[in-house]
Amino acid sequence: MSKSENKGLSRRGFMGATATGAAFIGGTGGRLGLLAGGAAVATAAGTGSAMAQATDHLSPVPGELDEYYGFWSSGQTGELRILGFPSMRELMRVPVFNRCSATGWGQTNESLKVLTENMLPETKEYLAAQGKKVHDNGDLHHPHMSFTDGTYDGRFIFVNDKANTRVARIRCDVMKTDKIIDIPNAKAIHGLRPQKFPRTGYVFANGEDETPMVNDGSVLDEPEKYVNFFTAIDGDTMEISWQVMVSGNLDNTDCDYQGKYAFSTSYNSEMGMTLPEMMEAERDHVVVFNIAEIEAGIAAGDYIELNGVKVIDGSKGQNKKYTRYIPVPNSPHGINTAPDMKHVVVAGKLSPTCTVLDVTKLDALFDADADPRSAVVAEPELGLGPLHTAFDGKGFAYTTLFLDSQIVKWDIAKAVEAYAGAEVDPIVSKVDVHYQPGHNHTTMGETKEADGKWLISLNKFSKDRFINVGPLKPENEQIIDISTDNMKVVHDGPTFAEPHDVILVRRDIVNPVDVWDRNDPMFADARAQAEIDGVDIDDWQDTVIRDGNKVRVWMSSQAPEFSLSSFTVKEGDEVTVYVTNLDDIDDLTHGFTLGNHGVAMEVAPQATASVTFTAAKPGVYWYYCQWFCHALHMEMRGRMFVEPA
Ligand code: RUQ
Ligand code: CUA
Repeated sequence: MSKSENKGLSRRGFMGATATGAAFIGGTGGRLGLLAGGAAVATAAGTGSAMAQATDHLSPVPGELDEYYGFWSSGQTGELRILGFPSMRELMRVPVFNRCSATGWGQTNESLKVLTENMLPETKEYLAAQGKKVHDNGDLHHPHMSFTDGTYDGRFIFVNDKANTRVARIRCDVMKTDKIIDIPNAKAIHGLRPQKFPRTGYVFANGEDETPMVNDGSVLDEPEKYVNFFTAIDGDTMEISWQVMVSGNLDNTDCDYQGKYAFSTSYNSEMGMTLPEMMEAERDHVVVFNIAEIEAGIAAGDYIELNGVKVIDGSKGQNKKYTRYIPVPNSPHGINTAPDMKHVVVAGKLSPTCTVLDVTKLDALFDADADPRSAVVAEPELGLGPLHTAFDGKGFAYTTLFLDSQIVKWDIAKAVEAYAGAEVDPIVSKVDVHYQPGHNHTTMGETKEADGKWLISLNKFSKDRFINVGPLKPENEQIIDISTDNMKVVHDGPTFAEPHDVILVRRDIVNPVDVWDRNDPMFADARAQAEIDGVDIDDWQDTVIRDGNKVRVWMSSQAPEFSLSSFTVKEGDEVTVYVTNLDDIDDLTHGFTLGNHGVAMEVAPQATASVTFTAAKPGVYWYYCQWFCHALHMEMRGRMFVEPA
């Protein structure tokens, strides 16, 4: 089949056409049909039940599509996971801070560029001292999509790395990470949120661990020399816009729907280093950041420059309008802005209460003589261990109770009335979850388009819930129907480390492509090198270029063949293999795995990918396509011959 003939066919059509039309397959047509058709599954129709809303899609009929995309963080696994929701079918894993054996993330030149191009020089230095080019791990807690006018806009997903103080961005058109930046000065980026209005805009990132301002090994036990940073990143360029120096560790963060304020919980106002020191004060605080004042301060030159970043002093003692510190009960954790665009719920963690702020009262909070608690409008007692809150857009809030292993549904307006002295109980109902929930999330719940259909509870422990898999247990996720007052758990399923946080996005908002654009910036470097080498990578290509001891191997792939069935290099050569997948139909990904060299990469339709390695030992090495692409997938292979030096 020529390169142009397969245009416009779906993979299924392609496989079918191959089965009937291609003589070289011979007698394997029947097998091909099986491969292409998804094994003719038994399609038991779902039976509807008399639940509050139909739950058929929790065990969906094959082929039925989900209503929502779920973008899951994976905690210490360091990747982003995409699930169909509410069916909970895992659809994709997007490597970010981790290494990926399947796709070659952390190994291909394209991914190494993303992983290293915005690395601070100091990071490069200490990685080099350990014989490394990139971090092998990451701790990805909080995925959030970019916003326009208070709702998701389908452009990007931003995520944090608590372990190595980074922020990354995933492009939603191709579902690949395109930027990873080191955050200077700060340590341990934890809370992260994109600006909701007018658009993202800024991405706010909390530094959780305080460090000595000059962290060169001369300061250990002088807490007054330790500082913490709040960072604003430009979500379009992924450059640091500014930082604010604050008092206390920053935990989680959110912002308003007006584009005026961001706010962070802070659990260690004492700036203590040990557990007793951190727990000393009865109250910690929420730090409120006044975005316009900070921008004005930067413009007026009221900053110091620290490692190339403009840093404003927003610590507790300063008398300027950059920050305010709202006292709240000890060790607050989650902070979530309600879709009513007015209320912000701060979870108490150690306190059985949540503190509710009213964003319309924040302007007054910045008056010189304002009561620091003047923006607090409610403090309902909800249960033990409140961690995070989700919303349904109908005036109700859903807070996880870590210690009680429950979700509590409560009425925000009633909580405000009760705080003002009325005899009303804001609690609507509670439901048991299994066990110890951390984050929870509702469909579209962190946007002004919250639809109140489903809630998911991400539980840290599964205990006895599943068959035993050894000392390390899975965690557990449960879906709760919130379409009526009585919350009902309708799905329960284990998951690997760690279902830390999630967003649930209506599927019409997310529109990924099926094949790569040949001019995508992801492989612009390969294209530039091809031009230098006089190679047309948009066409069938089998060129080997020697440049001293560097060898560049240019090949194409089209099912079921590589353009090169062998190439020869010399012992000690630094070899770069470029593979362009010329197949341009959906779902026809190839791969390049080179035996005994630890080399594997994904090459999706119309993509170019490259990998560089040393041909260290003479001999014959097979390479093969590791993505099952064709009935002759096993035959899609070739040899690298390494001649003795
Ligand atoms: S924080 S379990 Cu890393 Cu998301 Cu609250
Ligand atoms: Cu190409 Cu398998």
